[in-house]
Amino acid sequence: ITIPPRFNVAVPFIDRHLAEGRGAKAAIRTASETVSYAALARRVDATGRALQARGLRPGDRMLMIVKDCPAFFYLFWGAIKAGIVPVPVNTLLRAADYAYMIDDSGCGLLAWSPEYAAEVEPALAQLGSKAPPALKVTDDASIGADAAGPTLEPHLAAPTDDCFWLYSSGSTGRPKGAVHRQRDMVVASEFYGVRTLGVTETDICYSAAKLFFAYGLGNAMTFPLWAGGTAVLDPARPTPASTFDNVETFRPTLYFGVPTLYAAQLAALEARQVGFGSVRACVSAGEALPADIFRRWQEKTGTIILDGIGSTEMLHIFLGNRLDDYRPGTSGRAVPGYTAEIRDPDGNRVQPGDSGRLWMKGESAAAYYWNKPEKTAQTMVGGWLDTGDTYRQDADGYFIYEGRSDDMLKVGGIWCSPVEIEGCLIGHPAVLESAVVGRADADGLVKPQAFIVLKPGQDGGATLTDALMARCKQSLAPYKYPRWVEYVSELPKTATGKIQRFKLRG
Ligand code: 3SK
Repeated sequence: ITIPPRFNVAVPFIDRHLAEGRGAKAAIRTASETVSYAALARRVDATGRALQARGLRPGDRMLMIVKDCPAFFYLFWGAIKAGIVPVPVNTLLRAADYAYMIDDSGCGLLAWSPEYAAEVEPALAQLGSKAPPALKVTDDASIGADAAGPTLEPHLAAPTDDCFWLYSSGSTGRPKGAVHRQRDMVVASEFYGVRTLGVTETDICYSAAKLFFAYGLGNAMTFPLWAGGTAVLDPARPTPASTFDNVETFRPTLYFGVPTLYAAQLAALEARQVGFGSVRACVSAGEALPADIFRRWQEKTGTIILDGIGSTEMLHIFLGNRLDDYRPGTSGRAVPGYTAEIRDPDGNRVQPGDSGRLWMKGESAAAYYWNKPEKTAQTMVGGWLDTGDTYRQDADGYFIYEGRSDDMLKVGGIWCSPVEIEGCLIGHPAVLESAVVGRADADGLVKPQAFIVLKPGQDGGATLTDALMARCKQSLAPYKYPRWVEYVSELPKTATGKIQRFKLRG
């Protein structure tokens, strides 16, 4: 990819489409409006001017607690075009998290949707005189109301200059602001969006994962905008019913979900028929997709799910399956433009087939963590990123996810992947979701323990427990079967759908 030495990334993502004759084309569709590329460009400019008028200058941060709606695009791109750094954050957090992020980012403005008042107002009150000015994003058109004004001159920058941030949360410690550069959205959209998924201007992209999540930001904003396609936005919490309604209304060509939602959708598909005829591919990330879900989804909908893994730090998917090369139960291969290495604890590459920690290299990697030099030095080393994930490659080179490095359990001295055991449990017809953690037995030896969410109408009892244990004994190495099975109504998860196994450990 050739990126000019001085540019502004809003130009190829927004303004280019006018020069290429897409002004009248739908850039965004929601239940209540369609925004054309021409209207998008005008509102982005108007929003950028409005931010400048509020005193924001190049390099200043604008924290965004904004629902999925067209104004998210106006704010994000208006800021970038003016050289201001947008920081979209998870809209499901609590007041204390927002107070921390506002303070940590030193933002000059907080843009927020009133839906989140119950958490945002106490966060601002908690900060008192340290609270930044706030902009309530009351309706989608209000931000770009002065759309008739002059065009906004793009603030020129180098491809490696700071452009936007995303907060990344680990299983421990405070969230870290991953500082992304001007070039990163170009790299991810071209290498994963275009060269892996084959996104073109005919695509209609619908993501159940929200825009505040790096996965959703690519799926429903940067990929369609990069290719001149159309993004579908829905501010509501994704449920099987709402996602099915959206598929039937907007007829997307690409659908992006996460494994727990695919599992819930499959359960709902028992009672509802949904027309997936428009969808040419489904994508999954956030957690490894069990092969059984892939198989049942294909049976029910006639579409395949391309599983992949990415990270906030790398911006989007860096290992993925492709329409012309996929293997269920794996994360596929390295996406073009990215290099993967599986390393042992000493930093050496493991022998083929062995497990180790996945390190990735690619040009969409965040430059550093804001205010966290030690974390930066630990995670971003010599152009490589420590993903914190444990992987091995099968004989054909497909990458097999084995869990977060800190979720792995050692049973009888052998490293054991919770994901493998969960994949076996989820193949049982009574099981909706499962999570496996290590638990010490009476002798203090660690063994697998399973937490199970059942499908509606199923009973957890001794008979099912015996059947689940027998199933694991039969298809996994004998030491891997869960010695305890607990039935729960839900599993603890992050806002982006990752199971928080550390919360289940006793
Ligand atoms: O969790 C993932 O797999 C992921 C994928 C794309 C972008 C961001 C993330 C965290």
